[in-house]
Amino acid sequence: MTSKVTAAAILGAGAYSASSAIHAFVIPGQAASQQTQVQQQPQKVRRLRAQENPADESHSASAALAAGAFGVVAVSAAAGRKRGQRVSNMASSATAVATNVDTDCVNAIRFLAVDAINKSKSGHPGAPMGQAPIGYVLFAEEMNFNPADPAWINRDRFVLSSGHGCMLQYALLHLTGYSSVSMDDIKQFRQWGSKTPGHPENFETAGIEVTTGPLGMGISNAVGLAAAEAHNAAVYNKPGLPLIDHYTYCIMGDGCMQEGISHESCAYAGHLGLGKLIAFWDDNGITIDGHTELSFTENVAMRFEAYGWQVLTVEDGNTDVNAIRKAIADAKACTDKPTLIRVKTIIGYGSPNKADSHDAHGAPLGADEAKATRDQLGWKYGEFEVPNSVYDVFKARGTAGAKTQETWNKVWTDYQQKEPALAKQFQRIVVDKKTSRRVRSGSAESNPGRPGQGNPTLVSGLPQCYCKHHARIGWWLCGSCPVQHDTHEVQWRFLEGLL
Ligand SMILES: Cc1ncc(C[n+]2csc(CCOP(=O)(O)OP(=O)(O)O)c2C)c(N)n1
Ligand SMILES: [Mg+2]
Repeated sequence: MTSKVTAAAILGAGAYSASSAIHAFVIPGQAASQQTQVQQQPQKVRRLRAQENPADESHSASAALAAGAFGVVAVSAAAGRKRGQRVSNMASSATAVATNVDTDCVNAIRFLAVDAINKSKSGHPGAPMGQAPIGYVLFAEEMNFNPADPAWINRDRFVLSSGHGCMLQYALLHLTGYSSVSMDDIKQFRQWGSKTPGHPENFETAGIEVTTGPLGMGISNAVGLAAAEAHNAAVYNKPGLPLIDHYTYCIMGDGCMQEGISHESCAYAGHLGLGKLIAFWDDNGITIDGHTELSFTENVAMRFEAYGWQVLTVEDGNTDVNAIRKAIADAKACTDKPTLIRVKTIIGYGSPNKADSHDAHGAPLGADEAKATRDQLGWKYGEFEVPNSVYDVFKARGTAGAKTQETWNKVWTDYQQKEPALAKQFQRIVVDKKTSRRVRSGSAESNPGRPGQGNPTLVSGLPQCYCKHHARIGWWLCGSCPVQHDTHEVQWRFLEGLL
């Protein structure tokens, strides 16, 4: 029953009112966490800014007050455009409240990104430099994965929705011991035929869950992955036999937040109450063209609360790894809603002349700035040099993941004995991802209806659009569909997880 309801809700078959293991009704505004830092409307601030003479490098008292009060105002300064609040934490060390081990691990990620992008003479260093602490906590501490078996079915999923920052992901896969990303592969970043293309490709590089780059698409895929997890858990888990029990993590940038597709899929995730979906918003206040107040001033936190998400804030995502740890713990404690962790970061953190500027978004730092950044962050290692102490930390997590998989293997053996029929189905559908006859015929309990009447169909293994209009057209053409198609990416991932 639960699986039927879950799938029906996800596939839009209209079973919204029925109870579901993963569904939670949330009244917007009622459940705002105390930790939620509501993003203030910057209208007033923008008015103040408009009154300022752009040529005047000093601030009026009122503008300075506004900067302090709202924390979102960009401040003109002789040295360039800096945000008082945001840059105030940029000290000579990388982590003000972290251990040396934390600092080294975070900086290793940053400098692999800087060096690879400098070598290839193209790429996006700013995002990985700002997101490195999130990546570190996830891959060195939180996530369950086994580098020796990237396809282990109960692994935690990670989706980099801001795919332009993919050196973050390559660095993490390399450091944790995935053979798909060697140091040579990192040195081949963005080269033709390499395993480290300019945006992550899940068919090129083992360990990349989702091909990303089109902003907003990754988070939508992550919603689908989390929905598939919830569905499979509801269908297959039996008392004492938790076959499917994992989290889906996602990092989104401001650009992902802007894209319409993310509004739709995140609203849907809230509707479904996907408690094992944890998304980080890299709130660095910068996109490709400049500061976000030029074009992006909505209250994102309130929007997500209205969707039915828990929203948490990490005030200093550049250095405060403990705050990231705590936010993840709080996210996990909330089991009936997805969580958005708004992490305030500085793009290009550590770069003396390019941090907090769109100069760090999509161009190499260059040799001189890389050196200056090394000096600023106290990173004494050379290009592409990673100390063994850092490898030890990341690889230990991979080793722990292998052990977790061994424990899971025992559960799976037990399951096959105790639930032979379901085990066979699980193997065929979830592990082998074989096309299901039941889905083809449209008669599956999890797939009510027939082709063209509101259900997905499969031709050559590709799920197609399920609406009447496009029942015969490939899913990738659905952008032009005149009827409601708000969850295609969700469905695509959901079907991948399901079939
Ligand atoms: C749908 C879509 N539109 C446009 C782009 C081009 N693009 C790549 S990165 C980017 C800006 C993203 O800003 P943000 O997510 O804030 O990343 P940051 O600058 O912080 O690294 C844009 C517009 C894209 N990748 N996808
Ligand atoms: Mg940004």
